[in-house]
Amino acid sequence: MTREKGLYRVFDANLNRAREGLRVLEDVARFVFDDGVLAERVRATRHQLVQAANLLPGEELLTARDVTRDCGTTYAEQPHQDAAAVVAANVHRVQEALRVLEETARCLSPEAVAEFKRLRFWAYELEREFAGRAAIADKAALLRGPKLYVIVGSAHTASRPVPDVVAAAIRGGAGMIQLREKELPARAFFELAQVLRRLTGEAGVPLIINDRVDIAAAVGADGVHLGQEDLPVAAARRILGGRAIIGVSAHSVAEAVAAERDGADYIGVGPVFATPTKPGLEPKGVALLQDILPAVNLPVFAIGGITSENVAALIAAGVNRVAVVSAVTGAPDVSGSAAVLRKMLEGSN
Ligand code: TZP
Ligand code: MG
Repeated sequence: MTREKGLYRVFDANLNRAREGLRVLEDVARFVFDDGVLAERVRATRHQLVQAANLLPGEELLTARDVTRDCGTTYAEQPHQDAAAVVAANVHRVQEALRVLEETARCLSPEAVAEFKRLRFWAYELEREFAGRAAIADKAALLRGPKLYVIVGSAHTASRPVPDVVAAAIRGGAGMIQLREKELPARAFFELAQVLRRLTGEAGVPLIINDRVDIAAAVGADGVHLGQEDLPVAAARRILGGRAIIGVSAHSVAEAVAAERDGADYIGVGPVFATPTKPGLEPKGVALLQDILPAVNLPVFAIGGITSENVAALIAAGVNRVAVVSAVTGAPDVSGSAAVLRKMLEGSN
């Protein structure tokens, strides 16, 4: 009898543990991810858990509860660093508690076993879903950071190896790297992207691939940059998932607003000034950026002909993020040129 009471105590403690863990996840979904649908699904699960527990005699559970005699109430809790850590701790707590409920129910209420098992497998799914959401939350933070976006391609490095140029740009302060290869065959593009993935990954700098969603997916890049003629954002999102950073080129307020509505994570606007890197395009000037900046709620990178000589004019116009090719990757001193631009941009707000 005493042994059975002990099992009821185990069951009771783990029922509370699972309920509390689910409650934390529900509130993270609601208040951190701002996702009412996910929050509702977690809430429904909490109710299913209670229903499964009701298959056991409630009185036995209540009489078994004896918090004052619990010898395990004083263990040390680890601090959580961020929302992702809160999610990880609580999703694991729910999974573990469900496993204990399943095992104890084998003695106390065999009919509840299958239900706890089903809920445990559901909790594994939930872990993947919450991890993806936490990464998206991180993506927003990731995108708030970079002010200097360096776009590199083998045609614009003054014959230097692309990885060397990227390493130097990162040393100088590039906050995001894009690989843009307009002529390379897929295999060579892929192999170069793989090298850059390692390099940027070690440096903790996001790697974006221009145009090629397939190559971005194949090398595990952080995202893709799409022009108006490339795949739509939704199609790229279907391939790369919610965690990917998707940037879109916009040449008007309407295109910028549409990109935001379609789910882009940042916008590139230009060419601001005439540029030999992409010849034949009419420069849009600073005025277009001044129209676009208040119209969208996304990071906006000015692009096209930007150098340390003219960036001050952009900063004065309220632009604080720029994307450059030649000013960094074509410069004799790649890291020094990146550092100058970065310093000027850091001075902006
Ligand atoms: N898109 C608009 S302008 C441009 C691209 C890719 C080229 C920018 O290169 P640079 O050398 O910084 O002017
Ligand atoms: Mg393109």
